[in-house]
Amino acid sequence: MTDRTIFLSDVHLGTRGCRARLLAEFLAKHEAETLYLVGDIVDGWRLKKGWHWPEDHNAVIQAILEKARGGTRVIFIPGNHDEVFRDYIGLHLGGIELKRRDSFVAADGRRYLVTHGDEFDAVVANAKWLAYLGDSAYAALIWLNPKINMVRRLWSHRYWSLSKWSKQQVKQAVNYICKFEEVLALDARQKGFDGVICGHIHHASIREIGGIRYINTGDWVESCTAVIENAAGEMRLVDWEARKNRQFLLERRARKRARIAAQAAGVERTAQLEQEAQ
Ligand SMILES: [Mn+2]
Repeated sequence: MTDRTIFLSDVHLGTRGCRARLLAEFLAKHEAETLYLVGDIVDGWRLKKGWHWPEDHNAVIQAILEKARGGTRVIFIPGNHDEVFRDYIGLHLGGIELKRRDSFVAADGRRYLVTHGDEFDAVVANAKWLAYLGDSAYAALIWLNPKINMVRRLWSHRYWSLSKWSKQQVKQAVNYICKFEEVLALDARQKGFDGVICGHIHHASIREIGGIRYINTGDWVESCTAVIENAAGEMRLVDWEARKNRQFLLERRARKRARIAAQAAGVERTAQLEQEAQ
């Protein structure tokens, strides 16, 4: 099934926190006429400090290039972490169009402003929360997260995100996300759009703000989310990690059931043998 458009952002390839394997899987299972990369796909700041580029990260790049070769229109809107690409706005690189921002018309006729969103950092007042993005405390949290999850997986089998949790705490303190959403919706309205599609704050959302449709694609670090537009212009948020978790739990339950059934069959067989021996 081919959808009309896939939007994703904040992949942060080149960092340890990037959930590249899950994204490669997501890309292999989803086709669309157009793929929007809404910024922070490659993390240039981190790459300068230390090279972290495992095979999974290549697989994501390959999957994107393959889509472009296969006829998917791929539009890349660089963010603040991959702003080096902003020098190439207007060019086509490997079949990928580079744009600073875009005007996107959905199948239902709605006009959306597509932008990464970092240009509003200065506008959003009291942006203390933002200090956590791209600084060393944030990098430490991201580095620590897989280690904590390894321990957690041993006893609960569930994935838990330290930085997701800590950011939720910080969010309560400064209410940054809410302000970001309002500022972007207001800007889209002032520019005459029906909605805005952005990323940057790693907080996926589809909601109405003052008659403006606000869509944030989320990220592939703390969560694994993307927004998909179907042929009718309907937008849906896909939480790939949650879907995988559900699948994992279902499979575990099925294995457990099979084990119990096998045990029961074994008990029955033993009883049968005993009966035959008598
Ligand atoms: Mn960003």
